[in-house]
This record gives sequence, C-alpha cells and structure tokens, in this order.
Amino acid sequence: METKLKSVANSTAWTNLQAHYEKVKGLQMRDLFAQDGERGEKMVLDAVGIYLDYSKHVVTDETLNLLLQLAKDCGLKKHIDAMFAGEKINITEKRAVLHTALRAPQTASIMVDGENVVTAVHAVLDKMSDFCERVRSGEWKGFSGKRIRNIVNVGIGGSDLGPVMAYEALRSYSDRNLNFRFVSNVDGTDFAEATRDLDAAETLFVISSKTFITLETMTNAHSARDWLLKTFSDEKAIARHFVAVSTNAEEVTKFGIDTANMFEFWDWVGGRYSMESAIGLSTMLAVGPDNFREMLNGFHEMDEHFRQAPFEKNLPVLMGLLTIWYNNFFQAQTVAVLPYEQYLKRFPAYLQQLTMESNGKHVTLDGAVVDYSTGPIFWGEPGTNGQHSFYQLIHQGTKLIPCDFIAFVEALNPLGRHHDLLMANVFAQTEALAFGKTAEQVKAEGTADWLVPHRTFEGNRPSNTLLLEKLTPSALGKLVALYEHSVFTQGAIWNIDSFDQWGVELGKVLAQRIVPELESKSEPDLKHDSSTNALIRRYRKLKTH
Ligand code: G6Q
Repeated sequence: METKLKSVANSTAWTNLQAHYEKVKGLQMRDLFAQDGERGEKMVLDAVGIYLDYSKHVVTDETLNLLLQLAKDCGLKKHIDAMFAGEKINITEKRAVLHTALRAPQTASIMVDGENVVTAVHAVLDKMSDFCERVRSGEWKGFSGKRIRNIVNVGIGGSDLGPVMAYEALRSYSDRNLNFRFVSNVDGTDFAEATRDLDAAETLFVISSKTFITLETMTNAHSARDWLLKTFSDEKAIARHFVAVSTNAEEVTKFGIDTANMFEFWDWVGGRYSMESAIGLSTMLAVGPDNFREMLNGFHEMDEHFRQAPFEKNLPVLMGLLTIWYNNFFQAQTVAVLPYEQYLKRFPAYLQQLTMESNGKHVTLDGAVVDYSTGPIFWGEPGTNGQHSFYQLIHQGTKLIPCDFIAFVEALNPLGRHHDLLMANVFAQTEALAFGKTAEQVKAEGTADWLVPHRTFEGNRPSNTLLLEKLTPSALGKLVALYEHSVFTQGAIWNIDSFDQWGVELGKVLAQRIVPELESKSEPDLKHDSSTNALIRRYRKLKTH
C-alpha cells in the first residue's frame, strides 16, 4: 500500500499525463503540422550550439506542459542542485556523483568531505598534460630509447567505452603518428589482435581501471606485461611502458607500476561517467591537452545550461521528458540513436552503457519495486548504414521506436557531394518517419491495388533531430553531457539510483566461482544446476589446453 502511494505513477502529474495520453495518442503528426504551419520553427531549442528540433513528436503544447509539471513535482531542480553540490546522491554506494566537477573551471569550488575537489581535478589534468606532451613530443622514451608510437588502452566498461568512443569521435584531431588500440575483452583474441603487429619497444600500455581488480583488465594487463617482458626480459622496462589510471594506488603498486606513473581519479566518478577524468588519458594522448580541455569546456557549457536554463528551454530536461513520454505512456521499449557522422560510430555503444547501466533499475531509491517501466533499451548505428538494414522495422514494423538523429552542418572530410547527400538522408528519414505515405498517395502513383498496403507508410514515428555545426572536441563534450543529464532527468523522475550498477558487480563475482572448476586437474564436485554442471563437464572433457 505504502509503495503504491509513494509511486510517481500515482502522482497527480503522472495521472494527468495518463489521461492526456488517452486523448492525444491517436493524433497524427500530419495533422499537427497542418494545424500549425510554424510548428517546425516553434518546437525547437537552440542552445549552447545544439539545435534540437522536437517538432516531429506526438506532442501538443499541453503534453509539454504536463511533462514539465511532472519534472517540477518530482523535485528535479532539487535533484540537480544536490548532484552539483556533491551530495551523496548515489545512495546505495553512499557516494557523491560529481563528474561535473571533472569539467569545472579551476576557479570553481566543490566540496566533498571538507575538500575542494576542483583543486585535485586540475592537479591531475596538469599531470596528464605534462605526460601527454612528453609522449607526443617523443621526449618520453621506451626502455630501449625508442620513442613511443603505439598506445594500448587496457580497460573494460566505463574504462574502455568512453576512451574508444572519444578516440574515434576525435580522430580527425589526433596525432596520426601515434597508433591507438583498445583492449577490453578477456577473450585472448582481443589482446592478441591488438598487439600482433606492434613493436614492444615502441608501445605504451595505459592500464585503465578504477578499482584495479577487474578480472578482464587485470588478466589483459598481466598478458601485456608478459608480452613486453618477452622483448626486454628486464622488469625495469615496465616503468617506461606502463602507466596506470586508477583510484587504487595500493593495487597499482602491487602490479609493479610506480605511482609516479599513476593518474588518479576518485570514487565520486562513476565508471560510465569517467571519460573526461584521467580515464581519458588515451584521448588526451591522441588529441593533445588543448583539444582535451576544449572538450571539457564543452561538457561544462552543457552542465551550466542544465543547471540554469528553465526547464522548458533546457535541452537535457526536454529530451529526458520526451523519453519518459514514449517509454511510460506509449510503452515504447527502445530508443534508436542514429548519428549521421562516421566519426561517431561508437557513440551508440557508448550510450548503451551510459543509459542502460544508469537506468536499468527495478527498485526506487527506497527499495520498493517500481510499478512503471524504467530505462529503455538504447541502440543504433551510424547513418546511412542503418537505412539499409534495420530502418525497415522503424518505418513499417509494429513497434514504436523513437529516434535521435544527430547531424553536423560541416563535414570534417569534405568530399564532392558526399556531405549534402548524407544530410539529405537525415532530413528525408525524419520526414518519412513523421509523415509516411498514405494509401491514397501510393495509389496516385499508379501502384496496383494489391501492392498498396505493402507500400503504405503510416508515419507518425517520432524523432529528435540534433543539428550541430561541426564535430569538434567541444561539441563532443556537449553531446555526451546532454545525454548524461537526460539520463539524470529520467532517473530523478523514476526515483531510482542512476549511479549504482549491482548487475555489473554480480558479473564480477559469478565467473570467479567457476574458474577453478574449469582449471582444476581433478574432477570438481559441481554443485550448480544440471545444465551448468553438464556444460562445465563437457567443456572440461573437450578442451585441449
Ligand atoms: C561503470 C561500471 C563498469 C566499470 C567496469 C570497469 O559505470 O561500473 O562498466 O567501469 O566494470 O571497472 P574498473 O574501472 O574498476 O576496472
């Protein structure tokens, strides 16, 4: 009973939205646009260099007002202020959530447990900058005196997805004399393929792990150590070829990396919110300290916008609310993220962790099971590739899939007509999704009657279009922060802890139980279910190594 009373789904704002949904669910975008010739100019937000067109949604002014009321009633402003102030809003881990401090200017002051964390953030940034300059200039030498040409980031989850995504996104700003590889999977193939053509004498490993005990990362780090020592057979080489990014100095030292070569971050930085902390060392090595700081400035601009802009003009708030609208009222299960920018090819994968690890929760902050749906499934591929595969289902399937189209006015590699063709596809897709093609239109084209249903497009498929000027480091920072805060907005409304990840922790311990059962020489006494027992026995019987 108590749970029901407390549930946001029982609040006045929510029930008003539910009633409103029943009224507007049948509205057609075609009619909405016909009724207001300026809808496409009115339902836009142009802030901090991002133009968001949210007109192609099944929403009216009233929908937006009701959603904004929901945000207000859920105390979103209070939640935002609490996060920025360093309150321990990650309640299950009793931690502050301060990725915003990582991009705060040097003059800012953010106190955690009596200390201004901004001072520490900038000290690490300076240490990273100094190190990156030395590697990039060739001053930092490998053990045999050769300069570093290859950088291998070893990490997983939040210690991998951000670095890979940012490296790919900012490749056009990177030093092309340096070769970057990313090893994450405990599958030996990942390490083997990443290093097979590298000269150990020119290779630097960045071991990125907040805890420095993650099975995959430590296994890969030890293999990297063995790989290097095959060339040098002298432990002293480690200091020239390994650096660590971690919060755990003790484990770093145990591994054999001098803490002088360790770049620190803090427990108030969640893994999936860490790409602009020292976890971004590989990014800074690639693009240099100035570009890295420009990226931080982009993040910070979006942070300030989120903190200060009124909700109706607030990009992350609006995007978060629209996600709630489809997720909780239309019962949409997924959101497709479709960047029309090849450099953002890993952005959907990055967002999958950010969104799904944050909001894939089934209980509220008080531990009550939610009686509404939480985080949607995020997925996507860069345009135009997706158009030749899964867009079919978005256009004509039976599932409602709100889409985020992300595009840039300026091409980083202008080439003939390519960019106009790319952009034409963005605009055409959002148009087709929204307005479709009626049976009358199809008939008027001379289509045979029997074929008409197949060639008819219902339309009314919602999308956001995010249009930016150019993919710069700053633009990347803004985009990532936009999604971070949209996720925050959703989490605040669903009343869940968007900053823990007990599901990941479970994975970290489960496999450890089985490892000895696979490796033991004598027949293990298996106590799993019959399926797991049989699989383990079969593997043991057939394995050759
Ligand atoms: C992120 C998660 C998770 C984490 C990895 C790596 O929010 O906690 O993806 O980043 O499990 O953890 P370490 O950095 O500790 O190795």
